Amino acid sequence: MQYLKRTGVLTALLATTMVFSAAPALAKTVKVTMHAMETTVKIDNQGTEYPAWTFGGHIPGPVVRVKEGDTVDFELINPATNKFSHSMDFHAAIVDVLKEFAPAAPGETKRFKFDAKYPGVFMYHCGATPMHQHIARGMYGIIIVDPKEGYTKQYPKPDREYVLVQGQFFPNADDDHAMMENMGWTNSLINGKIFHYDPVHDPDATLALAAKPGERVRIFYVNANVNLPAAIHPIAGIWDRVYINGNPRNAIYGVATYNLAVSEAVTLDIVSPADRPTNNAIVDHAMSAAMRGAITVLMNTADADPKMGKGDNILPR
Ligand SMILES: [Cu+2]
Repeated sequence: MQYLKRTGVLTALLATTMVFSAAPALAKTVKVTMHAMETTVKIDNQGTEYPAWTFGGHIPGPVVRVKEGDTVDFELINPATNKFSHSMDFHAAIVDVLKEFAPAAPGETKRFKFDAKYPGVFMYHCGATPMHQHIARGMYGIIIVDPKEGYTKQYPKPDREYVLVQGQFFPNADDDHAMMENMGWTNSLINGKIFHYDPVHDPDATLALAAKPGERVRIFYVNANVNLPAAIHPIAGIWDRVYINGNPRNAIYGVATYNLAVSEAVTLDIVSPADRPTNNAIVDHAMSAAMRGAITVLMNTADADPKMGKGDNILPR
């Protein structure tokens, strides 16, 4: 077993079996199973409920993590109790949009395989019609494809890792026309909640990202907005390195703000001062998004929880 992630009611089961092939030597087949779930989720720290469509019962769906060269053996189960068709579109896959990414009706299961040929970070989402509504209601997530070389001088091992997936919240879940025209959205979601990790702007927020002073913190950020780009800036800091699309070969240095296109994913490294505790606020610097929920606090303190940002704790729920 390489990686097993449980999320509440669960849903993504990732089992690994060796494939008997010559090269690359350590390539594996990684089985990924997700359930399309039309279910209620809590979209803020006050517990406000929303009729979402999800992969596995949460916004975003489960983190999928494989290695460059691995084969992903995917199945999407659409239970007969659902009302709508759903599909899966991995941006890490090179396949046929009409075949692999075709929808499964309620009661059907869709299966396909793909090879993870490029390292990096990629959005995944449901592509069933109307696609803007399936994304707006929560059917998106991240797939991380770790480079086959592992860590290098160019791509150093981080001390902590976090996943941040930003979405646009449209309170009227049935108005797909408004979603397409970008009308009526009221808030930004970070990992499925408004001000999810921001106790400064929301006293009900109980979570923040944590690291120790001087640690290299690696953020995997996905722009899952329906229509809006996102200007990602770490207030009171500078991105030490930005890996465009998360590919170690695409490094740029000393970046204040990285503009993330709709559907783009990026890897952002930050290193805080080692000699004092500090805080950063990772924002979408478009104020209409920041003030509506797209602010994430990173606390750099000597007593940072040693489990945060490690192993399965890279997407705190
Ligand atoms: Cu869907």
